[in-house]
Amino acid sequence: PSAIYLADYREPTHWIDETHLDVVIFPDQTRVTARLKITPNAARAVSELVLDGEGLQTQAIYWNDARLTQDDFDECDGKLRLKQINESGWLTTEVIICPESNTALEGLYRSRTMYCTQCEAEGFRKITWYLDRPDVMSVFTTRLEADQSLCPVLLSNGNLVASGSLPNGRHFATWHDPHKKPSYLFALVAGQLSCVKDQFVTASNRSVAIEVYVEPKDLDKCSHAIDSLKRAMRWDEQNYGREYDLDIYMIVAVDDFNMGAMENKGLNIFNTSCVLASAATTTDIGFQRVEAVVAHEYFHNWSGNRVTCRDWFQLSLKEGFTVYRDAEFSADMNSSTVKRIEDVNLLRTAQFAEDAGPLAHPVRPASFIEISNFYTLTVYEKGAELVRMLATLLGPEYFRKGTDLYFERHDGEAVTCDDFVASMEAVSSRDLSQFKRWYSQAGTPELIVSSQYSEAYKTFRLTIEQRCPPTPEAAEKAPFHIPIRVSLLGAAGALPLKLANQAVGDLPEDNTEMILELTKSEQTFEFAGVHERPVPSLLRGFSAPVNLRYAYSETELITLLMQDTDLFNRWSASQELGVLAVSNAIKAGTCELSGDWVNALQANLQRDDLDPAVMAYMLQIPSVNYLHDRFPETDILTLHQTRQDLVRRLALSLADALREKVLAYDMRQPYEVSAAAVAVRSLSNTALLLLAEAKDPLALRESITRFKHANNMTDQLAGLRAIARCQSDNVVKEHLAAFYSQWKDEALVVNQWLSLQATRDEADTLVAVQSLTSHPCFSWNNPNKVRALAGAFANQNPGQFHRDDGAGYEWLANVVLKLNQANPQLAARLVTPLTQWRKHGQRGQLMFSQLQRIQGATLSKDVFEVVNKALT
Ligand code: BAL
Ligand code: ZN
Repeated sequence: PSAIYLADYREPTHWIDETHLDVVIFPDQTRVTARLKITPNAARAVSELVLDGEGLQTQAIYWNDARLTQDDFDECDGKLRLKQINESGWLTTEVIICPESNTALEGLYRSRTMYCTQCEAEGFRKITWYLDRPDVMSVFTTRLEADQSLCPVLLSNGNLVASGSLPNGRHFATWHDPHKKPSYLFALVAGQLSCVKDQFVTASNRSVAIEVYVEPKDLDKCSHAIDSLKRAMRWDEQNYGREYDLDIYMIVAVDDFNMGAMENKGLNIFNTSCVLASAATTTDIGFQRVEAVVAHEYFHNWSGNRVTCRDWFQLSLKEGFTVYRDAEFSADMNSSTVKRIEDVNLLRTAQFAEDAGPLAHPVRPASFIEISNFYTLTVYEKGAELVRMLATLLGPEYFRKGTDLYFERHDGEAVTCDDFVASMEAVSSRDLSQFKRWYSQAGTPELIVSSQYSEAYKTFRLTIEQRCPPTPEAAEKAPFHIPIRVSLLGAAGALPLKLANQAVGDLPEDNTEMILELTKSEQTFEFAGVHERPVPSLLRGFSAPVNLRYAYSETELITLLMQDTDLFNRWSASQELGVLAVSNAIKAGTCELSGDWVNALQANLQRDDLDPAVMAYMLQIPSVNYLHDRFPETDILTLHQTRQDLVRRLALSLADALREKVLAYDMRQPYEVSAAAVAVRSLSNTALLLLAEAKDPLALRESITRFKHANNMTDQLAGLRAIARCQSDNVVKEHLAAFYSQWKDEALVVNQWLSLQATRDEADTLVAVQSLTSHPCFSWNNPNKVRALAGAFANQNPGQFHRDDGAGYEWLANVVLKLNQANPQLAARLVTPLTQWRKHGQRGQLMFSQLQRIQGATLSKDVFEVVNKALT
């Protein structure tokens, strides 16, 4: 397979003004007739029309109703070439496809009792011949026909314009979407589904019907998604001035789905895991994920659908912006600090690793072989950080003006990341050309900060150097434009700030926080009038996606942990204290905990003015993956064991305070998903799990009580996790069996059960995982199941995945080979942990040989690209 380059982008040779689809579904074959109004693009003046198609059995082709013969076209290697299309006209193609045998879950496929589609990025070409690229936007009319009893529900984008019965027990429905859209936003659903209905009245008083389609057994799990959708619709009106634009908004839940969800115009299709929720079956994290993903897909209606991407290199234009929007929404609905902690944890542990590995790519990649491989943490999460930095640099008022202008200028267009930044420049009169390097240069910049206090001159200097390591696309990096939010903490709190060259009149009223703009390789910022030696609070709220290095002493970190006025940075200090403890343990070969750190955590545990959810995060020692980035020379299993040891010692040292948190929790309270209730559960369950690590007697008792008497899944699963950490093998097995028998009919709960077993740090875990693949609940065709088992084992079980004998790697490679052709997207994603082989010294050779073994097979494009980049 060969690469496609951003630099080669050309406008399409033809436009498709109208698309009329007729999809006729029979149990083992589906006939698709596409009637396309084609217009040559005058700007290109190319007469050959080349359409994309994959796995289509072409039956007939017509140009303006005249049937074409074999001499008129050429069908080869996924392309249909028609020579002389110099004028507007109608192209009609008839093809046959087989959704029943589509295990890749791209295009049209069958999942249980329904047919559904996934077209982003290039799935539409598996349905019909088309110009399957996002800058070709068309008005779609879709007629669906199927057996009335097998597929009573027939849905597509837009509004229903006709429906009725046909002979032989069949029926049809015709949908028309008035908004021009690219093919990746097309969707259809046909099947046996039940519906929950609601409505939303927009700011301009239009009524929008909300319909959520699920299997009948899941009807009681839709209300959280509907409430979340209505909150998101209101929030987008209030925060971005964006209203919904169709009369109906539909969501369909499907169990077999590669992604979390898909923003098809007016007809979102969701992985069941991102839409269904009930107290009995869904954890707090699950509820929050449903809220976030429902909002994310809704926000795409403007950031993605109304204004879309010119080409797939611009994917972050819609994804980075929409992730930023959903993060701000979740922050407003819940605890903003907790949301930021969760996002930064993901960035620092997983995105930074991606950015430092063989698959590193800029937020706007310059080339790809398979675009599905670029739905990455870099494009999504780092992309969102770029938008966040723009918002920080411009301030809320200009940022909002910028987004207003962007939507107004480009409504109905397919545009680029440059267009987004240009709108920000236009409203703020700022030059963001240097900022745009963030889009084209990969790698995580490192900020090396040093400070100097002058008692005599009352000045405090911060010298900041930026470096960015080489990445596959470039060895040398030009300096980034980096906003660094800072405060200086004195004995009585944050000090007023004034830069040495700043006029007093330029200072804002609250000048205890400032944004320093780093644009050079090295810069010094001097603060004047600093009457005491301060502790700098740097990169507050994680104002840029960088690695901050400042030689804080333990005393300074404890000052930040206890006193920083930025709650996020208090958590960040707790993480740095964890890193320090690991560093000391590695150097000394034994884990002595610092008494000052323990006392500080103890004091925080006793404060009632601290959000319990943030406190729960302060008790977490950084993950092994994060620690491995900080201590690249130390073997991952040594780090894992050191971390486990620290966790146990911390639990023992804090045991009294932790027991109090466990006992203070009233399990009988009715379940609520408010931020306050989630926070209390989070701290109590974190305390329970820590005590379980230390095999504390209270944990032995309370883990069983929580498991048995919980009135919600968060507590029940916390009980089961604690049991798995502290009870004897027989007791663990007994409770795992009880849990399965209680929940065997709830697929999403069974996934949690699989993951829990896959993440157990026991010598027989790999064998258990292997035998679970033969369990009746497991299916290789269901991505959620595969991720719950293989994904969890490889990504969340460092102790067993990295076994010395390499059996963990070998099994993962077997899984990848098994799924390579059946579901290439899933297989390519699962291979990721092996791609990090260079970080693992001797152990890495075992990973390397498994990658080579995979490379030896006949690979899908997806797996080929990942494995070859990893081995290069
Ligand atoms: N567009 C693919 C799924 C999502 O990011 O919403
Ligand atoms: Zn998205």
